[in-house]
Amino acid sequence: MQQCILLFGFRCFDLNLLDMSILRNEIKNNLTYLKNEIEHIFEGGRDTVLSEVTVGQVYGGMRGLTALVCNTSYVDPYSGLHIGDFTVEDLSEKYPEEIFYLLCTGKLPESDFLEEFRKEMNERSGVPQYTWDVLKALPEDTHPMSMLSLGILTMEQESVFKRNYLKGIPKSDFWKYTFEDALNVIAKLPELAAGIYRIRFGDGTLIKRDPDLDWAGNLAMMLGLPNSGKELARLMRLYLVLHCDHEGGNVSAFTSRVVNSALSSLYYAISAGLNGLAGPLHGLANQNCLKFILEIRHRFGDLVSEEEIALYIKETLDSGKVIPGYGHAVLRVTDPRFTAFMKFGKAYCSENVCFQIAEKLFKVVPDILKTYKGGKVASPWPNVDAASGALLFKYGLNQFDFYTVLFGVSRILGFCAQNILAQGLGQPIIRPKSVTNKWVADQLMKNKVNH
Ligand code: CMX
Repeated sequence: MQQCILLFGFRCFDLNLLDMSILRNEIKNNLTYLKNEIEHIFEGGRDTVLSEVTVGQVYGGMRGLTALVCNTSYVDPYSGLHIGDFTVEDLSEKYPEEIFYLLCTGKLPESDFLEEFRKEMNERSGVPQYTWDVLKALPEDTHPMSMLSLGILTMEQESVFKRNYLKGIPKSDFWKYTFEDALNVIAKLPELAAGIYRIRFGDGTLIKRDPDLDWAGNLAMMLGLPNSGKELARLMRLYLVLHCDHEGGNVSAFTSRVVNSALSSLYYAISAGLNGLAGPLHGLANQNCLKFILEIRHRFGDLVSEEEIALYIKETLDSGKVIPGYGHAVLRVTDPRFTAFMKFGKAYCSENVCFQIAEKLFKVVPDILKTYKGGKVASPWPNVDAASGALLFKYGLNQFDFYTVLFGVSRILGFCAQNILAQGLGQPIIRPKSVTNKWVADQLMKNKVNH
């Protein structure tokens, strides 16, 4: 067994191959399986054309262009997120820890995994004091997403991958060190996220983690909300399950993968992915959704009618704004993650006014978006963000700016799994070709001459 030194919860320098050995071995098996699949695919036709690119796609955010492989999850436009062989509906009662296992291995773990993972997280927990010092020194109005991204970045020099890469390690082992970094980061996330909440919105005192609680339960508890209890922990589990991954092409996952493909450590890659998630067209939409609901409530009162909501939607669109929580780049149906949140809301929050407004929006918005801009909106249906804020609000989490942090904590599971697998498969640095307007115009001219 190799030496392992604990410092602020970090294992310095070395891998301890006994830690999380079942998960580590299952990742190894998954990599072998995936490598065989790729070999078969290559034998079947390495030069087969999968997707053609139009001028419209090149100028349109590469929408619909098939140019990436991501083996953690897949989003079907009509049935939504699939992780391994499972749909959102199959997974909504699981723990986020189990989903991390699933993302990395394609399988759900055995029943004793949760206990093993809890112990591992306890050992690796402990956000360094220097991280707290940096976060506490920031201006009071710093966005919590900047704090989360920066908090991860402060710990970058602890990267086990980076230290060992500098010493020299074989490419085939890169993923093992990245896995080590992943466990170190994931263990610290509940404390880091809850600490950010308490620094930014509370009195700055940090609440100690409870070694007997699960990952999401600890995060819920350490926020220190007055009415938090088992229900908030249950909602947090669901929240952290539903946001964990959404294949490889979304802004945050793709950014994280591009950065890691340069062999920048997972810390850099996670921080970069979070910076993309912080945008209002991506992860920040969930804070905007609750803001939107509260604006409706403020203007029309608790018993707002569907007609009044329709009026508000039209006014919002007329002023050139988007309706937060509606539309999607890939999905063409109601997001099953939205459905899972609605199911939770109906079970636990049906009397809550904000939840009721979210329900009314669902009845009103799709019909309006269907005809808006001459039917240009590709999906008039709700996405994951449309209802989650209303639920968090019910449990006293009334600081909207914090919502994307919760999204980020969950999505880091996906960033980690995607980067571990990509490294294990030896995927190269990502470097697509870009061209200029002149190049495109010349290409069009050449096509005309040839026809
Ligand atoms: N409200 C108003 N207009 C919308 C709209 C909405 N909810 N969704 C799409 N549109 C508009 C677009 O702005 C675009 O108009 P222009 O061409 O005039 O700019 C047109 O419809 C076509 O866009 P699209 O092909 O349907 O959607 P995109 O793939 O370009 O964008 C998304 C997808 C999510 C950015 C967009 O639907 C949107 O802005 N939604 C609101 C913000 C939101 O909820 N984001 C969270 C998504 C989930 C996540 O990734 O985290």
